[in-house]
Amino acid sequence: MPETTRALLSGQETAWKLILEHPFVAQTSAGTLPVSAFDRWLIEDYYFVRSFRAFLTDLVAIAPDDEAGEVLAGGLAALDPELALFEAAAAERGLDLATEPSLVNLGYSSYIAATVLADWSVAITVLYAVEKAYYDAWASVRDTTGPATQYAGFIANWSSPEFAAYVEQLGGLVDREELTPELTQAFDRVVRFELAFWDLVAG
Ligand code: MP5
Repeated sequence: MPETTRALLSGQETAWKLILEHPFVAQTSAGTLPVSAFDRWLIEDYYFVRSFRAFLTDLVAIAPDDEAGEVLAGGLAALDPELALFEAAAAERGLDLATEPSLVNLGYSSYIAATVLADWSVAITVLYAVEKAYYDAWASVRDTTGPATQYAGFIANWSSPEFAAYVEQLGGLVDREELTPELTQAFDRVVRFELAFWDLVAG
């Protein structure tokens, strides 16, 4: 069903625009993001990525075939250098990564983890939505920011050609699935959580 991702995205056009225009994203692009907002994001997102890694590990175990398993294994491997990026930045900034996460973050991470127990089609849709939301946001930052920004490592992490290819491959896996109300609901939930997450760290 090559139209599945297209239908999911076109059903969320307004909210997607809100993600791309979010003050956190816009201020990162403009170089005006308050240090405290970046620090808050770093701590919250570190927790998110750690629990996301556990989700991805569980998802690899239920991958329906080798093609899907290989795509997910590639995504999983990329999380080690990504977490190292967070740890180096936190050490530099004197931040405690063990800080208790917000309820929005706990809710988002727990929702994602629970989808593996639901079924493959929902979980792969969630994975695609999470990664696509970050790719689009950080690619928009990349397109408007000079290379000298202090956030270059993070921008590159989610806007590189390799990451773009990964998101495309995930889209390909979602497009093997038929669009169901469950997939539409899961996609909608991720979009709402993404917006709440940006609100949380920007505010
Ligand atoms: C991602 C993220 C991307 N790190 N944080 C949020 C709130 N949404 C999406 O996931 P990953 O695993 O870092 O590529």
